[in-house]
Amino acid sequence: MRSLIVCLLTISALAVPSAGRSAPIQWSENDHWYEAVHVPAGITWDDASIAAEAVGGYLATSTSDAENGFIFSLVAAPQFWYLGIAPFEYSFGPWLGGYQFDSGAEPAGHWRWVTEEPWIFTNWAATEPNNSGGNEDRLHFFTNTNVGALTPGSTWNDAPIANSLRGYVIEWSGLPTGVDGSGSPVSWEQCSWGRIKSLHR
Ligand SMILES: [Ca+2]
Ligand SMILES: [Ca+2]
Repeated sequence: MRSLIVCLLTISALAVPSAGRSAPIQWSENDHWYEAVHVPAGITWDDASIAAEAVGGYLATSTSDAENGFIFSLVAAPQFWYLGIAPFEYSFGPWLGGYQFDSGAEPAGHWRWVTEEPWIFTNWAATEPNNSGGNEDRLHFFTNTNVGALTPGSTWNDAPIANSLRGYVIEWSGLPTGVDGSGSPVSWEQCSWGRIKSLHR
């Protein structure tokens, strides 16, 4: 019964998707699944992290140049970005799963991935991280090379936890709940005991 309830909840959630959700995509290099979520009204890092965990994933961790490039490819569209207001007319993109666990080594020290994978690869934008204002402890895509023109790019910035960005990327280390092996939502007909067992293996 518990599996059936899970299936019903999943189908229900898929029937009324939050704005901007799309089918998860698997990356062949590590078999993990990723989904870019567009939030037109904006979302904080904390709320994005909670939302990612609520669907069984976590905010995406860009632990290599290849993975960072793949994740960026999912959010390269202008809808995921906004241009800051003068004098900060930079391009602000979606949240990633990096955070600074304390302020003991500002601005570049004590960063961590939500998964606790080793913090080795970084892709900071020029002059970042800068802990501007003294409270920038969360990671997102950002560019500052083309001031005044929206320019999505795969470089990073440290931003305040309360910033409201236009989206985030979810990562799953296994098959996401509620989709089949191709990333398509599970249909009602697929919602059988055997199917559920394979989904939750
Ligand atoms: Ca900081
Ligand atoms: Ca910064």
